[in-house]
Amino acid sequence: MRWNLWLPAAGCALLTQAAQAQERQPNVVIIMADDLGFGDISAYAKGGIETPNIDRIADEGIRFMNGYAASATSTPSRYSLLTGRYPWREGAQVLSGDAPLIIGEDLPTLPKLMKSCGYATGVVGKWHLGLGRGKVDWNKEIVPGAREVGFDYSFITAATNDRVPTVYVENGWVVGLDPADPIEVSYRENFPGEPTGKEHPELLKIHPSHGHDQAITNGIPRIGYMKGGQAARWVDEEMGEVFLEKATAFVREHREEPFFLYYALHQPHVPRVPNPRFAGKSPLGARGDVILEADWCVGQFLDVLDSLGLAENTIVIFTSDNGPVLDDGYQDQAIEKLGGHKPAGAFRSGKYSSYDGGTHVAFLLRWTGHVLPGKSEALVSQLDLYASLAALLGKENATLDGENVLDALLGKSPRGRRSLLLDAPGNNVILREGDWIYIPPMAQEGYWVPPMESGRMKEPQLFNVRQDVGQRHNVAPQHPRRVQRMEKAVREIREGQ
Ligand code: NG6
Ligand code: CA
Repeated sequence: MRWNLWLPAAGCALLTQAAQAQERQPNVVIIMADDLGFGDISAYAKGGIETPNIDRIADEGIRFMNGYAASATSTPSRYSLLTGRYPWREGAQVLSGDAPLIIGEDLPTLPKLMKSCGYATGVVGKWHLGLGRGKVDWNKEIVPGAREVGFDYSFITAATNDRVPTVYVENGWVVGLDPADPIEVSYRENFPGEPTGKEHPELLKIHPSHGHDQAITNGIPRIGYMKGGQAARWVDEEMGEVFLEKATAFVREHREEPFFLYYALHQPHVPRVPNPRFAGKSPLGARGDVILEADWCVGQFLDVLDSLGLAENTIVIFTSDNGPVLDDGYQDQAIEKLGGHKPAGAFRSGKYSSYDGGTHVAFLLRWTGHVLPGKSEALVSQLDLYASLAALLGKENATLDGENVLDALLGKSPRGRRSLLLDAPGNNVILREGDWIYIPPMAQEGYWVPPMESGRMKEPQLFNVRQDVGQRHNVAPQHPRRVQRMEKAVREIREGQ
């Protein structure tokens, strides 16, 4: 094994001949889970659910203890990952399945950067950044989409696995389209004659706890109405394997050239429908079963890298788009079967929340032969991956908000960011600065699911997370000057550009 650091020559994709003979630019794979908690991974929290394959990335790489998603929900997080911009700049919020693309076609993006450096680029899995302009015709080519954002190859779901259209879209085309059974989608009203979960509970194999009572696919009620495309509709039990198959096919196809893959797992987002091989395999019910399934997918993926001899030349990053949630709208017994498991680890609350459980997520990076295994306390965010990979490839930081934290990511420095804004529903922001977290007074608006704590309060909240990791003691009244300073810092960033 070599532990020397790969260095780019003058420009990206321009290795010296000697270096080229030795090795080429590293492949980059970002594996992003959906709603997975810090405490759901055994590398971070022993005694909970066992995730041996995700733990492999941790054991062979760096385990970041202060790694963040940009937001406490999906769309805004993913927007920041791909653009290096804070989500509130675009007003990015959870999108419906028929929403237009929210990343401007002219905006520099992470996949465009990789492409400009000679990488083959691909995205497989959950997209949730909108597709098309205006009203999409799902029976034609859907443009703009992942290609316009910089991905040569895409195999995606338009939004979430609980939203219509319940079909896969490959390179802009619905997979399995049948012209005799055209697809129609609406988030306003149902199509005449289409059964809904609300009116036909007898057709359901999984029942909603809130919302999720509209179109039915595979016996599961969804958000939004849909008609047609019966042959094209996905089977939830197969989704993990379908994405795995596409992700590994992309790697096999591009094994001889540098590649960048964004592998966006759908687990453990609702509806939680494991493949029968995983059903009942965890003590935690369906939520645990799909985490086991996700872990298996990661293991299979790593095995393919190994079998192709690519492990040493591939940077693998594993993280989640936001923190965990238990009841997110289906009666799947996530709460009843929880036992003593703590999905967010020691952090307070989870998905949707302004508390740390909303955004403080698993963040692992493995670069075998180049990065020494270990643990890092550096403050890093998914928001910074674009700027940091640019630095790795010898390019300027073209992002508005991302910081180059490459040295921290590669374990060469214990320091990452000094401060970071975090996004909560309603584009409310939180400031983390060193060990301090300041939650500005917030209006009680923006989505969240009780009994999760939203973290929104009328009064300012301040926590020192080194002393109080669970954010139990609001010390704002004891630190008025710090509150004032952090309040000003938030305002300056928000109003500054
Ligand atoms: C909410 C959904 C929730 C989930 C979330 C987005 C209801 C009642 N709840 O509106 O189930 O889909 O949106 O999750 O509809 S995310 O991980 O994609 O941000
Ligand atoms: Ca999510």
